[in-house]
Amino acid sequence: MKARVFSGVQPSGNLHIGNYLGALKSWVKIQYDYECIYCIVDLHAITVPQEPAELRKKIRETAALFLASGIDPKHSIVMVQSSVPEHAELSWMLTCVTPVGWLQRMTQFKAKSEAQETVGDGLLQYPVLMAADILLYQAAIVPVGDDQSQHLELTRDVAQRFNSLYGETFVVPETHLPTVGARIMGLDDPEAKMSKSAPGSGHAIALLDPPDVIRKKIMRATTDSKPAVEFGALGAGVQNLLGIFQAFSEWSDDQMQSHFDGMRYGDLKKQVAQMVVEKLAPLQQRYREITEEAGYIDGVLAEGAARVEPIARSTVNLVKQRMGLYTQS
Ligand code: ATP
Ligand code: LTN
Repeated sequence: MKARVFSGVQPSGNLHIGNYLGALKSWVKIQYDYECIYCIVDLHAITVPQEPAELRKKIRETAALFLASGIDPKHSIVMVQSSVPEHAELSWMLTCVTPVGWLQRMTQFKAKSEAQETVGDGLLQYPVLMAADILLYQAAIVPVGDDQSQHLELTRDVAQRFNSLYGETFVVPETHLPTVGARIMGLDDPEAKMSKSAPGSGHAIALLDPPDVIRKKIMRATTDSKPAVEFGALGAGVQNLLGIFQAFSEWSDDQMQSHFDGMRYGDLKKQVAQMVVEKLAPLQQRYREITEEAGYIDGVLAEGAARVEPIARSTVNLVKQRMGLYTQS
């Protein structure tokens, strides 16, 4: 039997090239080697305020972008978190074995709670729900971008703690990071991770941005005061642009260096923009085709939920038994 893979994206804004290079691209690559479940994690999105009509739209848009990126729904499972109630059910059970200090230490919790006027309890529980997503399916591998490494460590800790308290129950998952593109930085601020929810029109390249917008954003990207690329002394902005090019092109380090060393920043930017435009064109074309067919996305999501439901139920039943919760005999 193939090992299981689980990963998710929040439908919390416009998916960007960081989401693609950090997560979706790996998902597509490994989908025929494993049994893959790819999830739109809407329960995670509501840990910060969302506009209901917008969220409803973004869930379908995110699903369509998974498929447009190359996820094959005949093979991989694509589903929405809130359509399988066992995610929330298992999350509660895991909350009860998770020390609150583990959650207060999470850097994402610290950063996101600073930005909120009132911090909902969900923001603190966020990583427990993420652990539940993964452990519910006994996933062995979780492909994510670098910013999720700390949450994955917490998932492993929760699984190990549960196993030692109640006996072997959960597979302890491994994190799978891409070698290039695991952390794409903001174009306007190369010290900050590119993020869906960051403000500023020059921050992120959305997967559905038209070519002229992509070119404009890249031409305006922050670099440094040097005129040309100098390998060995790369500033963060230039390094980020080179990283974007390399992740899309899959060129080797040697190829990158011999092609770009000494190139003026203006030319570098033109070439990066061209690469991004070319690589996103087929994805954008597929997106248009997918969304033209009324009801197609809802059908894929309904089938996905139906396919995972028995796995989710059987894990929750096992956990209930292990913990001594009521089960009908
Ligand atoms: P938000 O800003 O709403 O928190 P986000 O842009 O960080 O969203 P997520 O939905 O949290 O996106 O992440 C989905 C996937 O994309 C995760 O696997 C995450 O690690 C990856 N990812 C997010 N941002 C980047 C980035 N800048 N570089 C590489 N991978 C990223
Ligand atoms: N927290 C993740 C999204 C996420 C996820 C998961 C990723 C929720 N559940 C399970 C992998 C596995 C993020 O990218 N912000």
